[in-house]
Amino acid sequence: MRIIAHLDMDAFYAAVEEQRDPSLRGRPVVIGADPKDGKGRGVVATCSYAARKYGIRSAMPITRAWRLAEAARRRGEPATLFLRGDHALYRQVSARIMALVALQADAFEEASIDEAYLDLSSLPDFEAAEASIRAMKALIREREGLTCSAGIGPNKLIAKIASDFRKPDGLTVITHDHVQAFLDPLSIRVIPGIGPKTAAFLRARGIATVADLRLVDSTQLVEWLGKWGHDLHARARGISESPVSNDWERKSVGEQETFEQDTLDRTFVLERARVMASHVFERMRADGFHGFRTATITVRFENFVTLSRSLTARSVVLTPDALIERVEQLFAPFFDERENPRGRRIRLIGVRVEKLARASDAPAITSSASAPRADGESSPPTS
Ligand code: DCP
Ligand code: MG
Repeated sequence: MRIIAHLDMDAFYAAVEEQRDPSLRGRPVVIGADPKDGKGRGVVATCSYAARKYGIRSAMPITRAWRLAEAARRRGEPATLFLRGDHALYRQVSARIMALVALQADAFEEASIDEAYLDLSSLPDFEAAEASIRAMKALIREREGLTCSAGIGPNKLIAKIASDFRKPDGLTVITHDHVQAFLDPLSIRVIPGIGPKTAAFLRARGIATVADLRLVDSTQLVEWLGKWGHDLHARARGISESPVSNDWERKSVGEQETFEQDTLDRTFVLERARVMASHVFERMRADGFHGFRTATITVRFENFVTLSRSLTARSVVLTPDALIERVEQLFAPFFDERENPRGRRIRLIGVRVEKLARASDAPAITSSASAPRADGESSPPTS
């Protein structure tokens, strides 16, 4: 029998800002792009719970957040503070918390900057696991002044859904015999992997809760959703075998930037891309990797069509200059008919490195790239 816990920090970036400047506590705080009096571009990264009362959410366009904040202010509610965010600081705080948490578990998995899974199966029972997680929450609060929400369950799926069940500062424990009763009344949206599009598709077919989903047989789900239908069929039953393991550790480091104005100025775009590539390479090194094999770029055009292209080297690439060279090569076709026959302006670019290598991994050379590979991603934004 497994006992798995999932921890997720509450309003992470905003909470770190409140911790750094206690005068922000309890105030509506939004971290994200500059709203520029309602003319800004880009999105909300996160916001404090006070800002969520105004309807502001992660990934919302910053202009919409700004309008909601203005509306609240006009109603006489507290003014919202918009901050750009200090990602280096968030990464430092995250690393300290992860180090604290990792010590307490049989196995540990860093799932994102503010979430981790812990395998506590060597503890005698769920009660002992609950006591251990309570102590861990207290320790994080004492050391960092931050709260998190936690879930405990028989697998990662249930632990994750449980940690999201009560936020902020929650702790939800779901034992084997309560899994189905816990899941059944919840919206299908709680299941990881069901995004807004899949949810809308299923709702249109009368499937709104996990209980509804459980009544659909797997052949039907596979017919609708392809292979993923099988997995979904299992998830609706709270079944998940995936192990808690750091072999799944972050497999990429990347950044994106939305430009102030859509542009096809090659010099400008390539300069931004080079700066981004150096920064990404630095972060990859700071994360303890010495090189990468795959470099990926993303381009979002003014009409929101988004394309990714990558180059995978046969051996590990070790220098920032070699990354910059690859990034330039990948962007070049976006300025002519190869990738941009209509001459569309570019709204956003991204640079990412994947297939990261530690010094202890296979030997490395600095050259030799294979041909660019189209990832074929081409979609409108999901939000
Ligand atoms: N984040 C981001 N862009 C998003 C979502 C999240 O930059 N679209 C960043 C900011 C968050 C952090 O990742 O602080 C963690 O993401 P969560 O989804 O866990 O969100 P929060 O921790 O902010 O809030 P919650 O209390 O709901 O967990
Ligand atoms: Mg969080």
